[in-house]
Amino acid sequence: MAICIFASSRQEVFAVGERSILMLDDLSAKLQRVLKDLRGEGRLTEAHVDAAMREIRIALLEADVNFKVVKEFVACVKGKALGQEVLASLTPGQQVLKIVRDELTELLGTVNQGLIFSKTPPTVILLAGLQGSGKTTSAGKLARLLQRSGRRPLMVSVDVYRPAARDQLAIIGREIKIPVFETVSNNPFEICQQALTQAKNVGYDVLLVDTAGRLHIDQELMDELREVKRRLQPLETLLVADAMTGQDAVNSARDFHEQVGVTGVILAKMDGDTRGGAALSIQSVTGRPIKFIGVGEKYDSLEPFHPDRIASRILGMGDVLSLIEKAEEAVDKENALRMVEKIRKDSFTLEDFRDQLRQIRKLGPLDQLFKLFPNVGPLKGISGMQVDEKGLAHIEAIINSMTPRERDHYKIINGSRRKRISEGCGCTVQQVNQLLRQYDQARKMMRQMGTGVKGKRLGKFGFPF
Ligand SMILES: Nc1nc2c(ncn2[C@@H]2O[C@H](COP(=O)(O)OP(=O)(O)OP(=O)(O)O)[C@@H](O)[C@H]2O)c(=O)[nH]1
Ligand SMILES: [Mg+2]
Repeated sequence: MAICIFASSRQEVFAVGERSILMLDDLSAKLQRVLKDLRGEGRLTEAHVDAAMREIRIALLEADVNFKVVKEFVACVKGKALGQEVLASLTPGQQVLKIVRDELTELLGTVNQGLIFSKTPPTVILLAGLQGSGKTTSAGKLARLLQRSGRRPLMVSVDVYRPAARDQLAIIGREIKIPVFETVSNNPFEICQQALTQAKNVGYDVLLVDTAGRLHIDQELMDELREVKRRLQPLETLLVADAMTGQDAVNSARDFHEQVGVTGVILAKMDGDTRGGAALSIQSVTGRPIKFIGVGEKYDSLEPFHPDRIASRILGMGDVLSLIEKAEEAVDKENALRMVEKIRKDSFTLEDFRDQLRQIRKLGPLDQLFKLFPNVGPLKGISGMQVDEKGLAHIEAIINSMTPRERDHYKIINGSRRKRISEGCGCTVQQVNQLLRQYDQARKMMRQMGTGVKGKRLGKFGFPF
């Protein structure tokens, strides 16, 4: 297994706490009750599936999930539950659980979608939303996350309507020690232009623009936003929605998206007394991913949104989840054995590396996976490691950009090849270098382990434990 990937850049690693998902506990408890009833079944009949789906429908509606989303979700799970062959090592009930988990993950957006950054800084990020949804606070939180990941953000408020709005952002800026652009101008478009010029001149690589909110979506606000967007050409237009407003958050997200076009959503106030339905509906209704969730008033309480983690947590499957993973693993076992053989023979190429990466990513969030590793020998320290999932996508892109010969013989990748590869995948030469270094280290580590595994029975993940 290609464990070297954990060494990828720590810059973009954001810790994800447990706080954010507490609000879904209610839903989780209900779903678990439903699914528990299914667990004892030897054979799955249409009547069983129907009964379970009825309960799931009620649980989701009670959690304030959009009714259309619920209808589609239930139909989809039912279709798959009845149509799919049951994996040999699962009971039919566990199989339904697996389908529910997979569909729930998809409903939530499948993978965490990070921010997009411009190759020619500054990257402009526009924050929009209804009044009081959490735009200004989120601007501060996001600026802080960006700064911690090595970027140089500048913030600006174009809210010229609420008297203290710009002061509020200035105070936040002072508190978190991130610069805020200030001007005497009272014209939103002029402020944008000046802030952009300042960012370019001083070398800030991200410009975070906090906009004015309104009580309800009105045409004036939308026209102004559209104009700000036209002038600034932001790469990201993030809608800040208040999770506590439930379906209103979903509707405002849809309206904003239809009128101005958003690239993602920050779901603020997920720590509040919310039933979580907004999170389950937004992606599906708008087609735009939730990129971050706000989980408190403090400036460090913004987290990347991880659909798979939330889905597993909602189902609270624990033991069953690991059973499902084992069943999935069995399918890949042959492949794992082939890889171990390659490691032994020291013929583990970058192509194999990429295949392994894909396999591993299928197992779910890697930092969780690493927790399963014993904290001994060459694996010492892995269990506590955090993983940069976005970095993994970069690694795959870099390897995709190589020729088959380069993947087989990485030593031929000289300076000009590195440049070509980096241009081909939109990464920097440094990132290519870093990957090759990691791969080299991994080969060494694998060789060590390879010599140790001879003759031993291989356990989970192809390791002899
Ligand atoms: N609990 C909690 N409170 C939050 C969160 N995000 C924002 N708030 C609070 O929500 C309130 C409104 O936040 P602002 O950031 O001022 O909202 P805004 O969208 O900028 O408001 P306007 O500029 O007036 O439209 C403040 O009291 C924030 O502290 C969050 O994730 N959790
Ligand atoms: Mg504000």
